[in-house]
Amino acid sequence: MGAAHFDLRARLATGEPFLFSWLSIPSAGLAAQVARLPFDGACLDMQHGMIGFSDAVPMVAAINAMGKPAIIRALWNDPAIPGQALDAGAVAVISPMINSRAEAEALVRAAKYPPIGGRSWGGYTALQASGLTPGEYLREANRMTMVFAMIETVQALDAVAEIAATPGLDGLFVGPSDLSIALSRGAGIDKTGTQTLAAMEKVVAAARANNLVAGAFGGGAEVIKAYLGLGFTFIAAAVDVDLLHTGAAALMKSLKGV
Ligand code: 3PY
Ligand code: MG
Repeated sequence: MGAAHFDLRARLATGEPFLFSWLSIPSAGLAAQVARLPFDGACLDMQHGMIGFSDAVPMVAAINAMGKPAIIRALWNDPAIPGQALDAGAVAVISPMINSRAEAEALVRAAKYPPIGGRSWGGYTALQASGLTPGEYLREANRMTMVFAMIETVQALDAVAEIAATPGLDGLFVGPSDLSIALSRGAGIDKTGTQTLAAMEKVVAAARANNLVAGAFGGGAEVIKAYLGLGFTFIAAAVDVDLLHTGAAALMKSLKGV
Protein backbone atom coordinates (compact mmCIF):
# COMPACT_ATOMS: atom_id res chain seq x y z
CA MET A 1 0.00 0.00 0.00
CA GLY A 2 1.41 3.41 -0.96
CA ALA A 3 2.53 5.88 1.68
CA ALA A 4 -0.12 8.37 0.62
CA HIS A 5 -3.04 6.14 1.48
CA PHE A 6 -4.91 7.04 4.64
CA ASP A 7 -7.38 4.47 5.97
CA LEU A 8 -10.26 6.83 6.72
CA ARG A 9 -12.72 3.97 7.19
CA ALA A 10 -10.58 2.41 9.94
CA ARG A 11 -10.01 5.82 11.55
CA LEU A 12 -13.73 6.60 11.62
CA ALA A 13 -14.56 3.11 12.89
CA THR A 14 -12.77 4.01 16.12
CA GLY A 15 -15.66 6.39 16.85
CA GLU A 16 -13.20 9.11 17.90
CA PRO A 17 -14.16 12.60 16.65
CA PHE A 18 -12.64 13.41 13.28
CA LEU A 19 -12.44 17.20 12.90
CA PHE A 20 -11.38 18.47 9.51
CA SER A 21 -10.71 21.76 7.77
CA TRP A 22 -12.86 23.04 4.92
CA LEU A 23 -11.03 24.74 2.07
CA SER A 24 -12.55 27.26 -0.29
CA ILE A 25 -9.42 28.91 -1.73
CA PRO A 26 -7.91 27.24 -4.82
CA SER A 27 -4.24 26.86 -3.89
CA ALA A 28 -2.07 23.75 -3.51
CA GLY A 29 0.34 25.83 -1.40
CA LEU A 30 -2.44 26.79 0.99
CA ALA A 31 -3.72 23.19 1.05
CA ALA A 32 -0.24 22.01 2.11
CA GLN A 33 -0.16 24.64 4.88
CA VAL A 34 -3.64 23.80 6.12
CA ALA A 35 -2.78 20.08 6.05
CA ARG A 36 -0.04 20.89 8.59
CA LEU A 37 -2.56 22.45 11.00
CA PRO A 38 -3.87 20.29 13.84
CA PHE A 39 -6.96 19.08 11.99
CA ASP A 40 -7.54 15.43 11.14
CA GLY A 41 -8.05 15.99 7.42
CA ALA A 42 -9.00 18.58 4.82
CA CYS A 43 -12.08 18.90 2.64
CA LEU A 44 -12.15 20.84 -0.62
CA ASP A 45 -15.47 22.61 -1.04
CA MET A 46 -16.20 22.45 -4.75
CA GLN A 47 -19.80 23.60 -4.25
CA HIS A 48 -19.48 26.95 -2.52
CA GLY A 49 -15.70 27.33 -2.56
CA MET A 50 -13.71 28.75 -5.48
CA ILE A 51 -12.10 25.41 -6.30
CA GLY A 52 -12.38 23.89 -9.79
CA PHE A 53 -11.30 20.39 -10.76
CA SER A 54 -7.88 21.36 -12.10
CA ASP A 55 -7.28 23.22 -8.81
CA ALA A 56 -8.46 20.22 -6.80
CA VAL A 57 -6.00 17.66 -8.23
CA PRO A 58 -2.79 19.33 -6.90
CA MET A 59 -4.58 20.29 -3.67
CA VAL A 60 -5.50 16.65 -3.02
CA ALA A 61 -1.90 15.62 -3.74
CA ALA A 62 -0.57 18.30 -1.36
CA ILE A 63 -2.89 17.19 1.46
CA ASN A 64 -2.11 13.50 0.94
CA ALA A 65 1.62 14.29 0.87
CA MET A 66 1.25 15.64 4.42
CA GLY A 67 -0.20 12.28 5.49
CA LYS A 68 -3.71 13.67 5.89
CA PRO A 69 -6.83 12.43 4.12
CA ALA A 70 -8.31 14.66 1.41
CA ILE A 71 -12.08 14.84 1.10
CA ILE A 72 -14.12 16.54 -1.62
CA ARG A 73 -17.54 18.14 -1.19
CA ALA A 74 -18.96 17.89 -4.70
CA LEU A 75 -20.44 20.70 -6.75
CA TRP A 76 -23.85 19.08 -6.87
CA ASN A 77 -25.80 15.87 -6.64
CA ASP A 78 -24.56 14.83 -10.09
CA PRO A 79 -23.41 11.28 -10.93
CA ALA A 80 -20.49 12.56 -13.04
CA ILE A 81 -18.73 13.97 -10.01
CA PRO A 82 -18.05 11.32 -7.31
CA GLY A 83 -15.93 9.09 -9.54
CA GLN A 84 -13.89 12.06 -10.69
CA ALA A 85 -13.27 13.20 -7.10
CA LEU A 86 -12.13 9.72 -6.08
CA ASP A 87 -10.05 9.39 -9.27
CA ALA A 88 -8.22 12.56 -8.17
CA GLY A 89 -7.15 10.78 -4.97
CA ALA A 90 -9.73 12.02 -2.51
CA VAL A 91 -10.49 9.36 0.06
CA ALA A 92 -14.09 10.48 0.50
CA VAL A 93 -16.70 12.39 -1.40
CA ILE A 94 -19.59 14.30 0.17
CA SER A 95 -22.50 14.89 -2.18
CA PRO A 96 -24.87 17.81 -1.55
CA MET A 97 -28.66 17.69 -1.66
CA ILE A 98 -29.41 13.97 -1.63
CA ASN A 99 -33.18 14.01 -1.24
CA SER A 100 -34.39 10.46 -1.79
CA ARG A 101 -33.44 6.81 -1.72
CA ALA A 102 -33.19 6.86 -5.54
CA GLU A 103 -30.71 9.75 -5.40
CA ALA A 104 -28.70 7.96 -2.71
CA GLU A 105 -28.60 4.83 -4.88
CA ALA A 106 -27.41 6.89 -7.87
CA LEU A 107 -24.69 8.40 -5.67
CA VAL A 108 -23.44 4.96 -4.58
CA ARG A 109 -23.54 3.72 -8.20
CA ALA A 110 -21.31 6.63 -9.20
CA ALA A 111 -18.83 6.18 -6.34
CA LYS A 112 -18.39 2.40 -6.03
CA TYR A 113 -17.02 -0.17 -8.43
CA PRO A 114 -19.03 -3.33 -9.16
CA PRO A 115 -20.49 -5.36 -7.56
CA ILE A 116 -21.70 -2.50 -5.29
CA GLY A 117 -22.00 0.20 -7.95
CA GLY A 118 -20.95 1.15 -11.46
CA ARG A 119 -17.98 3.52 -10.99
CA SER A 120 -16.09 3.85 -14.26
CA TRP A 121 -12.47 2.71 -14.36
CA GLY A 122 -9.72 5.27 -14.94
CA GLY A 123 -8.58 6.62 -11.59
CA TYR A 124 -4.95 7.00 -12.63
CA THR A 125 -4.07 9.65 -10.07
CA ALA A 126 -5.63 7.71 -7.21
CA LEU A 127 -4.13 4.47 -8.47
CA GLN A 128 -0.59 5.90 -8.57
CA ALA A 129 -1.01 7.48 -5.15
CA SER A 130 -2.27 4.22 -3.63
CA GLY A 131 0.83 2.29 -4.67
CA LEU A 132 -1.45 -0.62 -5.60
CA THR A 133 -1.60 -2.57 -8.84
CA PRO A 134 -4.73 -1.92 -10.93
CA GLY A 135 -6.17 -5.27 -9.82
CA GLU A 136 -5.49 -4.50 -6.17
CA TYR A 137 -6.96 -1.01 -6.49
CA LEU A 138 -10.10 -2.42 -8.10
CA ARG A 139 -10.47 -4.86 -5.20
CA GLU A 140 -9.65 -2.30 -2.48
CA ALA A 141 -11.21 0.94 -3.72
CA ASN A 142 -14.73 0.33 -2.44
CA ARG A 143 -13.31 -0.17 1.04
CA MET A 144 -10.58 2.51 0.84
CA THR A 145 -12.91 5.29 -0.30
CA MET A 146 -16.10 6.56 1.31
CA VAL A 147 -19.23 8.26 0.10
CA PHE A 148 -21.43 10.57 2.16
CA ALA A 149 -24.94 11.80 1.35
CA MET A 150 -25.75 15.30 2.52
CA ILE A 151 -29.01 15.66 4.41
CA GLU A 152 -30.00 19.30 4.15
CA THR A 153 -33.62 19.54 3.05
CA VAL A 154 -36.99 18.69 4.57
CA GLN A 155 -37.45 16.09 1.84
CA ALA A 156 -34.17 14.40 2.80
CA LEU A 157 -35.10 14.48 6.47
CA ASP A 158 -38.44 12.82 5.75
CA ALA A 159 -36.63 10.11 3.74
CA VAL A 160 -33.59 9.79 6.01
CA ALA A 161 -34.35 6.22 7.16
CA GLU A 162 -34.57 4.97 3.54
CA ILE A 163 -31.53 7.02 2.48
CA ALA A 164 -29.46 5.65 5.37
CA ALA A 165 -30.38 2.07 4.44
CA THR A 166 -28.94 2.45 0.91
CA PRO A 167 -26.50 -0.43 0.34
CA GLY A 168 -22.95 0.83 -0.14
CA LEU A 169 -23.50 4.25 1.42
CA ASP A 170 -20.86 5.03 4.06
CA GLY A 171 -22.21 8.05 5.87
CA LEU A 172 -24.68 10.90 6.22
CA PHE A 173 -23.50 14.49 6.38
CA VAL A 174 -25.79 17.26 7.57
CA GLY A 175 -25.62 20.70 5.97
CA PRO A 176 -27.07 22.62 8.92
CA SER A 177 -27.27 25.95 7.13
CA ASP A 178 -29.44 24.68 4.28
CA LEU A 179 -31.33 22.42 6.67
CA SER A 180 -32.21 25.26 9.05
CA ILE A 181 -33.16 27.51 6.14
CA ALA A 182 -35.47 24.76 4.85
CA LEU A 183 -36.95 23.98 8.28
CA SER A 184 -37.67 27.66 8.93
CA ARG A 185 -39.05 28.14 5.40
CA GLY A 186 -36.39 30.71 4.71
CA ALA A 187 -36.70 32.64 7.95
CA GLY A 188 -33.05 32.20 8.89
CA ILE A 189 -29.93 30.14 9.50
CA ASP A 190 -29.82 28.62 12.96
CA LYS A 191 -27.26 25.86 13.22
CA THR A 192 -27.97 25.17 16.89
CA GLY A 193 -31.68 26.04 17.06
CA THR A 194 -34.02 23.59 18.79
CA GLN A 195 -35.67 22.58 15.53
CA THR A 196 -32.33 22.06 13.79
CA LEU A 197 -30.86 19.98 16.61
CA ALA A 198 -34.01 17.83 16.82
CA ALA A 199 -33.76 17.18 13.08
CA MET A 200 -30.07 16.37 13.43
CA GLU A 201 -30.82 13.86 16.20
CA LYS A 202 -33.02 12.03 13.71
CA VAL A 203 -30.07 11.90 11.27
CA VAL A 204 -27.72 10.46 13.92
CA ALA A 205 -30.32 7.80 14.79
CA ALA A 206 -30.70 6.81 11.11
CA ALA A 207 -26.93 6.65 10.70
CA ARG A 208 -26.48 4.53 13.81
CA ALA A 209 -29.26 2.14 12.82
CA ASN A 210 -27.36 1.42 9.60
CA ASN A 211 -23.77 1.51 10.88
CA LEU A 212 -23.08 4.69 8.95
CA VAL A 213 -20.78 7.52 9.95
CA ALA A 214 -22.70 10.58 11.20
CA GLY A 215 -21.16 13.77 9.86
CA ALA A 216 -22.03 17.45 9.82
CA PHE A 217 -20.68 20.81 8.82
CA GLY A 218 -19.76 22.56 12.08
CA GLY A 219 -17.71 25.75 12.13
CA GLY A 220 -16.96 27.30 15.52
CA ALA A 221 -16.36 25.64 18.88
CA GLU A 222 -19.91 25.99 20.23
CA VAL A 223 -21.47 24.44 17.14
CA ILE A 224 -18.92 21.60 17.11
CA LYS A 225 -19.51 20.84 20.79
CA ALA A 226 -23.27 20.74 20.24
CA TYR A 227 -22.89 18.31 17.34
CA LEU A 228 -20.42 16.10 19.21
CA GLY A 229 -22.98 16.02 22.01
CA LEU A 230 -25.61 14.69 19.57
CA GLY A 231 -23.26 11.89 18.51
CA PHE A 232 -21.78 13.30 15.29
CA THR A 233 -18.15 12.29 14.86
CA PHE A 234 -17.14 13.49 11.36
CA ILE A 235 -17.30 17.27 11.58
CA ALA A 236 -16.03 20.10 9.40
CA ALA A 237 -14.40 22.27 12.02
CA ALA A 238 -13.28 25.45 10.27
CA VAL A 239 -13.30 27.16 6.88
CA ASP A 240 -10.02 28.60 5.56
CA VAL A 241 -11.38 32.12 5.09
CA ASP A 242 -12.99 32.10 8.57
CA LEU A 243 -9.64 31.14 10.12
CA LEU A 244 -8.07 34.16 8.39
CA HIS A 245 -10.86 36.47 9.57
CA THR A 246 -10.85 35.26 13.17
CA GLY A 247 -7.04 35.25 13.37
CA ALA A 248 -6.83 38.79 12.02
CA ALA A 249 -9.67 40.06 14.21
CA ALA A 250 -8.10 38.53 17.35
CA LEU A 251 -4.71 40.08 16.53
CA MET A 252 -6.15 43.55 15.90
CA LYS A 253 -8.33 43.35 19.02
CA SER A 254 -5.32 42.47 21.14
CA LEU A 255 -3.48 45.49 19.70
CA LYS A 256 -6.35 47.95 20.29
CA GLY A 257 -5.17 51.04 22.08
CA VAL A 258 -1.47 50.20 21.65
C1 3PY B 1 -24.81 23.61 4.75
O1 3PY B 1 -24.68 23.87 5.95
O2 3PY B 1 -25.87 23.71 4.12
C2 3PY B 1 -23.66 23.13 4.00
O3 3PY B 1 -23.81 22.70 2.89
C3 3PY B 1 -22.31 23.26 4.61
O4 3PY B 1 -21.51 24.07 3.81
MG1 MG C 1 -25.62 23.12 2.00
